[in-house]
Parts: sequence; structure tokens; C-alpha cells
Amino acid sequence: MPRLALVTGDQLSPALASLRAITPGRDHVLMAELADEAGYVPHHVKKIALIFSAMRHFAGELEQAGQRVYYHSFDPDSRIRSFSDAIEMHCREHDIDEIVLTRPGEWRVFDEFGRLEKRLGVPVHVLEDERFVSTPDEFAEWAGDRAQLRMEFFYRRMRRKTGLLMSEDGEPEGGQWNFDADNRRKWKGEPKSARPMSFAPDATTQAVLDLVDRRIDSFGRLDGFDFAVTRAQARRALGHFVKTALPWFGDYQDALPDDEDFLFHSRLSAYLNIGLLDPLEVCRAVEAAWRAGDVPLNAAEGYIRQIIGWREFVRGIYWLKMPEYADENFLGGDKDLPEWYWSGETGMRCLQRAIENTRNNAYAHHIQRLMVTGNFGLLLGVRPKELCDWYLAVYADAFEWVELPNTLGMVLFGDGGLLASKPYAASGKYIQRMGDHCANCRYAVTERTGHDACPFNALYWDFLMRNEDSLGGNPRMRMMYRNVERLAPADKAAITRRANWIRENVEAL
Ligand code: FAD
Ligand code: DLZ
Repeated sequence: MPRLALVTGDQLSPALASLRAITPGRDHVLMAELADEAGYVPHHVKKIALIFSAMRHFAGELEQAGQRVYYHSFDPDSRIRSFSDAIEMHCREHDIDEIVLTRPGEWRVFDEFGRLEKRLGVPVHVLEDERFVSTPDEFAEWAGDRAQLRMEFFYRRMRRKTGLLMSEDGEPEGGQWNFDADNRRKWKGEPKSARPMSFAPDATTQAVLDLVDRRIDSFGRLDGFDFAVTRAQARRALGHFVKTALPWFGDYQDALPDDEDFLFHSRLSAYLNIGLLDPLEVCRAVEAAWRAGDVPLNAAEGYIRQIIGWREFVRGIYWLKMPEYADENFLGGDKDLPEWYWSGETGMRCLQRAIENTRNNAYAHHIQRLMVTGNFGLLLGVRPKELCDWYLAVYADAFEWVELPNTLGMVLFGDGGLLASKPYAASGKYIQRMGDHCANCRYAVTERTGHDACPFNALYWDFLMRNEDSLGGNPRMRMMYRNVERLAPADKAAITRRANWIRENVEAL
């Protein structure tokens, strides 16, 4: 009797553990476009189109390689709504003696997989996802019982493990592990910005775009879809990035220019997360460009750190701490997410531009996510679950293993400092320093209170004052609290009044 391997929409890699565990031609591969997966949050329509199109292309490639693929196309009225439904139906129609799965990217699906064997009465094996540098077990062993986990130390371990940017005598190239201090430049129009490689939809993608347009009513704009949908295309996008943007990635990584959606960022995250690219192949391409003298070390190191450092680190935290992690709320956020996070209709220029980028492209670069939409949510005191669900929905690269620690841990400090040593809270001054949104905004970044003052300013000071009991003892916030102490009582009262007004009238900002 055949075995059955399920391949989910973010497991589109030929070397996937469950695919290696089956025999082509004899065993079965199941792939399914599912209403539950398309609807558990209001995913951006471009994200859905990317996943469906990449799944269809991948199914074709597997068939060409001799696999027997059973593919369930999207039908919102189908009785098959979930992975379990699809597997159960397949087992009913075929004699399957064993099911092999690869660890999924989200706890809710992991939990669902854990219940399958009982539901079906067929042995179910969940194999480790080997498309990462580290494993949940390795991370747990490293984490031990430390109260705080710091990316930098885990990153060094990953550098040693992979040998990336290491010299022959085992030292970090350039004599330093981290060149972040060189990476804080404001971009002033030069060098000219790059654009991620764009791909015209082929017939398969066009059919998916028509399907999504007709049958799925969700967030975002579908027009202008230009994502890579095959591994071959994603590899071209990687080569294009290395050539056109990587040399300046480090210098301008934190920049916030008003009229740029991508600047020197790679837009490779979605390809990595659905399996079209492998993290090590990306890092090796970046390292090779440095060794060839085509890019400076601060760019190569900065980029590789994002992937074998941050990406691996947040995944480690996710599997270490779930499912309880999703409910943490250290700062007690209890406010609704403003409606304009979905529409982008706000007069705050930085937020309007970040949300516009999000709506148009299912993308925003890291500083928009962290210091604009994230920072505002933190300062306002939004309920973590609402902000997390927003991030999970709106980005093409969003899967909970990577989204949740970034939003709940890095942005909202919801885990009380497990992931980040302090909240990334910042006033409008930071946004002004890193770009030119403020010059195009109707609010005055130089004002703290008053009707036209940049709302980030009063919210920032109010955030510090409101959370003094929780954050005042944090050594990394000492300077911030020293500045709070210097405020006159009348200034503090004016800040509180303005912040209260903002919270009550947030929809009108
Ligand atoms: P680049 O700037 O070119 O960076 C290179 C690569 O490094 C990315 O492709 C990504 O794979 C990796 N990377 C960089 N920063 C991080 C990070 N903090 N965590 C994990 N990987 C990182 N990334 C996701 O892939 N999916 C998400 O759902 C996601 N949600 C986020 C939510 C918030 C609130 C924040 C602050 C960050 C989030 N990130 C997420 C991390 C980061 O913002 C994106 O990976 C990045 O913006 C993707 O664009 P890019 O490919 O152009 O990245
Ligand atoms: C995100 C997504 C969407 C929108 N649709 C599907 C789908 O129809 N079929 C599928 O196999 N996967 C889809 N995905 C990705 C899954 O949500 C993802 O595999 C789970 O979150 C587990 O990681």
C-alpha cells in the first residue's frame, strides 16, 4: 500500500523531508488549496495568489519528476476545508498505510497534525523541517533556562555552525561579528535605489489571479502581481538582488525614505518562507559576492545576520514558547487596532505610506514594520492579538513562526524582554532622522502637544510614563527615564491630555 506525503503551501521544496521519505511513482503526494487556510486571517490577496500559483507550479514539477500528485484546487464551497479533511478524504478513496508530514510553520497546524492519527487510524509521522540552519531541539538546548535570549549570541553560534563569513582560523571575517554600527545611514537619493525583480504572470498564475479575483474577498490589491512563483524565478530574483541592491543593503538598511517601497531590501522573504529559496543558498550567494569583492563586508554580514541570525532566532523562540507565547501581554495592551491599519486612510504620512506599500505589494520593509506600524501600535497600547493578526494577514511572507515573535516580542515587548532587551519605542524624532516622511506630513514632528503635533510624540512620552512600573528598572531604558524625570509637571499633564485625546480620537488622525 502507498504512503501519503502532504505538502503544504509553504513547503514547496524538492528536498522537503516528507518528499524524501516517499518513493516516486509508488507513493502519493497530496496538495490542497483550502478554504480554512485561505481564510484563517484575511490574507492579502497577493499572498493567496502567490501561494496558489507557486503550489500549482510545484505540483507540476513534482509530476515531471515522477511523483503521483493529487491536487485539490480551490473551491470555497467544497466540503474539504482543512488539511485534515483533505487527508481523510484521500485515505477514504485510496488504501494508504502511512502518512508522512513535515513540521508545519504554525502551531495551530502542528496541533491539527498531532490529532490526525487518532482521527484516521493510520500511522502519522511528523518529520523535522530541515530547511533551517537550526532545529527547535538545538535552540532549546542553547536557550537552557536563560531568562533572556539574545540574538547576537545565537547568531555567532550559527556563524560557527555554517562557517559563513568565518576565516580559516575560525575567527569572524573582518575581526568583528557584527557591523551594525555602520548601517544607520539616511538615504538622500544616491546611490539610485534598486527594485526587486518583477515577473509577468504566466498562464498558470493568470488562472490563479482570475480565481482569487472572482472567489476571494480579502485585504489588498491584486493588480500588479509580479512575484516569482517557481524556484528558477526565485533564484533569478536572488541573483538580481545580489547585483543591484546588496552592495548598499547595510548602509541604508534602516532608512525610511518617503517615496521608496523597497529601497535596497531584497523582497526575498516570501520566497524563503514558502520554500522556493533555501536560506543557506541565499547566504552562500551573498558571501560569494563579498569574497569576489563585489560587495562590502558590512552589507554581506548585515544581510547574512538577518537570515541565520534573526530568522533562525525568532523561529527558535516560537517553537520554544508556543502555544502560551501567543497569549502573552506584558504591557497590558487593550486598545483596538485602528480601522485605518486596513485602509491606510490617515494623515500621518509615515503610517499612510507604510500601509499603502502593504496594500499594494503585500510588503513593507523591516523599518516600516518595526518603527512605523509596529511602533505606533506599541505606543497606542493595542491588544497584541489584534496587531499580530494584522501582520499575519497583510504580508506575503507572513507565517506565524516568524510573524508572532517579531510582532509580539520585538514590537510589543509582550514577552517582557525574552526576545528584545528593551521596547523599540520611539518618538517622531526617530522617523524624522531616518527619512523624509515628516517633511511631507500634515503633523509637526517638532511639536509634542497641541492639535497639529506629531501623534508619535505625546504617545511616546505617555508610553514611558504609563509603563514606568514595568520598564523603569530596565538598565537599557535608564536614559529615557532620566529624560522623563526632567519633564516639568505641567508638561507631563499636557502630554497625558494629548495622549488621551489621541487614544479617544485615533480613528480621526
Ligand atoms: P530584507 O530586509 O532584504 O532582509 C533579508 C532577509 O532577512 C529577509 O528576507 C528575511 O528572511 C530575513 N529577516 C530580516 N529580518 C528578520 C526578522 N526580524 N525576522 C525574521 N527574518 C528576518 N519576516 C517574515 O519573513 N515574515 C513575517 O511574517 C514577518 N513579520 C514581521 C512583523 C514585524 C512586526 C516585524 C518588525 C518584522 C517582521 N518580519 C517578518 C521580519 C522582516 O521585517 C521581514 O523579513 C522583511 O521585511 C522582509 O523583507 P525583505 O525580504 O526585503 O527583507
Ligand atoms: C497561507 C496559505 C494559504 C493562503 N492557503 C493555503 C492553501 O490553500 N493550502 C496550503 O497547503 N497552504 C496554504 N497556506 C499556507 C498554510 O497556511 C501554511 O502551510 C500553514 O500556515 C502551516 O505552516
